[in-house]
Amino acid sequence: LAPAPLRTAVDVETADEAGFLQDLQRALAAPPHSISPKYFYDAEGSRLFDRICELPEYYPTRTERAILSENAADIAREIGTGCDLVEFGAGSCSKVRLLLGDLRPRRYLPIDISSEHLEVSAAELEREHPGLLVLPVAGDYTSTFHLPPALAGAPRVGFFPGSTIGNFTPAEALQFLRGAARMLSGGGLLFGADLVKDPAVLHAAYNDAQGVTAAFNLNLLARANRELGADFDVDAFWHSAFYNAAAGRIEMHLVSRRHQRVALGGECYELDEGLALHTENSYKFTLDGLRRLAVQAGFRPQAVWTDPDRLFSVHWLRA
Ligand code: AVJ
Repeated sequence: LAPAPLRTAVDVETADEAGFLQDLQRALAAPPHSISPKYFYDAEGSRLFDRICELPEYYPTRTERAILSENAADIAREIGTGCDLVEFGAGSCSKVRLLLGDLRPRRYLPIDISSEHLEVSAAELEREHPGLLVLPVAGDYTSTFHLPPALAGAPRVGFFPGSTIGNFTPAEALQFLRGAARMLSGGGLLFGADLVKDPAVLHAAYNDAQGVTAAFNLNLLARANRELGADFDVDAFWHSAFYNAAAGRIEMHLVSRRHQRVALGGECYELDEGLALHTENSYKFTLDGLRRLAVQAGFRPQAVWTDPDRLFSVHWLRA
């Protein structure tokens, strides 16, 4: 029998053009000149992000993968097999592969904003794991999305790797975790978080020698040209990434190299030389800080796994 065709469970237009246009116009028009990093992830941005994950300087992916694969059996013992596994921002679904053999979920629901990328990886995963039910959900997990009904007897477990939680402000992180705690009640959340460390290590991770992170950041403008008909001169901006120690976060900006005008959505924006468009925050955490945040959100923190150098952490929280 041929396998049933893979269908997207929910096809909401989330990385919607209207949202991108509005948010980019707002960012250009007035301070704080900031836009959500979710707009990085069109097909090209998702490809560039996958390349970032392979960079020698970008330790988070490699370290988290090592933590997950070395502790997969232990993680499965803590969580228990047969859950209904929901991944927030699944991308290429590569990390969940490290857990599937031990965790043996009944079903896997990867949610991602880049639906094209998601469909391809979900189909691949289903081929590799006959018997695993994979239902991709195209959507923005930071806003409202709809999941198929829960499976009777299968606790819902969230998987949120990659320190994507670091993209949220502390208030947004709390709000996200509160929502997750409600949605995962009776199950829990397994999530990865990057840790505070030597700023030089952080700086290198976001300023790689090959310039892939710069290309990833600048792709936001190229995407606006492609999708919104904007006329950004991409070469007239430079990639800036630095550690803001007071805030405990890496910040990425796109800085205007000169005074310039940009047309976008029927409006014209004048950008001064040095104007910095704030495209991403990537917060770094302490183990204690994370546990406090989890408790505040209504979770009961369980086990934590880290690497020997304490670069990265994986947390299991019961809801
Ligand atoms: C996907 C948010 C975890 O903050 O490290 C990588 C994104 N930005 N390089 C991160 C990112 C620049 C990444 N997260």
